[in-house]
Amino acid sequence: MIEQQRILATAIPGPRSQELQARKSAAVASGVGTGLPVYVTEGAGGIIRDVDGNQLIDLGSGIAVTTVGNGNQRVVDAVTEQIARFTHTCFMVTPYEPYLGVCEKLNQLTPGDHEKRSALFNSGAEAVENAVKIARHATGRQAVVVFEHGYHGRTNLTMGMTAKNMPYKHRFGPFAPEVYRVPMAYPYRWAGGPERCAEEALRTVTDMIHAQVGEENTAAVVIEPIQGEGGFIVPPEGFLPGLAEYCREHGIVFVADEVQSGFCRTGDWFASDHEGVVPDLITTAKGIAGGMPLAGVTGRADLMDAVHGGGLGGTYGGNPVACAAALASIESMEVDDLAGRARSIGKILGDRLGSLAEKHPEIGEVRGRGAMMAMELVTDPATKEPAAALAGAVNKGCHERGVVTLTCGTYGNVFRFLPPLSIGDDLLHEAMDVLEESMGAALA
Ligand code: PLZ
Repeated sequence: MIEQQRILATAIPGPRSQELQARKSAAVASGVGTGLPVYVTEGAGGIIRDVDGNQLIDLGSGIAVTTVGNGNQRVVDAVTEQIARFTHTCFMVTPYEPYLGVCEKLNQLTPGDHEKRSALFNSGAEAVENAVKIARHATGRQAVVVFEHGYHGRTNLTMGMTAKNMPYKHRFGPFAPEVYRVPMAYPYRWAGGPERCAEEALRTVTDMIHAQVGEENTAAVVIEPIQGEGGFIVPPEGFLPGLAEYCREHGIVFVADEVQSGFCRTGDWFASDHEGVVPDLITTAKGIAGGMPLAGVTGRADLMDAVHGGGLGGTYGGNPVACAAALASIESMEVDDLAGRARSIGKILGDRLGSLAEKHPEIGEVRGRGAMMAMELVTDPATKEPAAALAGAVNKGCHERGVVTLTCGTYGNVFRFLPPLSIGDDLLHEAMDVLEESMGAALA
């Protein structure tokens, strides 16, 4: 494993990375962005090494993917072994056991002890699309309800389900019909205040569905139990259980999009577990397979089995190498108690961000759960005017100092922390020191 140490060998990005970035401009479509253009050669634990010999502390996990860490030995061994056996046959043609193993694990680990089925795909967007297909088919209804600040992907349907225009939707329409957006229970920005947010948001959402869509026309309500790209928005206690209950009463399929929040990220197996919410369908991807592309839809057997044979699938869905990686990742999560690790990371991040917030009123709120933490930056805590420029400057400062950080949020003013759960406490503290320094420099 590469040494668990931050090393600044050159300026960031260094000369080799800059050369490669010039090649990128000439070869890669400019619509594909790069947030921190250092070109990676290796990664392990909590460190990413680049072509110039710099070693950066990873607080992004490739957007919440390498939960078990790059270079996780179980994943490396399982993938190596599977690749040597066979790489692909297509499960829809001649099936193989690792696909079954992943589905069994998904059925076992997702919330609720009812009978479940799963199906595997390649990306989060594909999982969300398939959850909608299944919900529509099973209910015979068409409408899909989504939330402000929601993010569900970049395909046509999931773009339409995503809230934010720039950069995801701008000039990419028209979008698929029968997608309805309702307000999100966002405590920090709820007009009636955080204490009234759960109750008022639930009433607003259900009134809107009733009046504008009709429960009998609504196939699914799709929500991220903690919103990711939209700003790490944690709904207040009671909102998700209330929403799930309303869906149950009206035969609406309650879909939890746990693509970002799932698989130990928040300190539970799934973010839905926190309040004991049992979704009808749950979408997973990212952290499931240690960096290999894999996604799943898991849920009530009666819904999942409603679809006719051949109605679900795809050439690569549940690729055997990705399945081997998933089984090894899940084993690591179980054996190494990575949910517990996420909780202790959350404690460290929460404490450090909390004391930083005491120094800087520009930190309007620190929120999140486990290893999915964020701070929302504002120009003035009284007006809560989003401070996107400040977030950008702090982000840049962290990058230059050798820490991989990410921003998010509808207004681009949320700074998020998604470390791999394999990171050491020392690196985590060092990264927080760097954040503090970058914050001070950006505000000076
Ligand atoms: N649902 C909740 O977070 C992906 C997007 C990165 P895919 N989030 C990262 C980007 O800019 O493209 C995501 C998510 C939630 C669905 C998705 C989509 O997952 O694997 O990127 O398709």
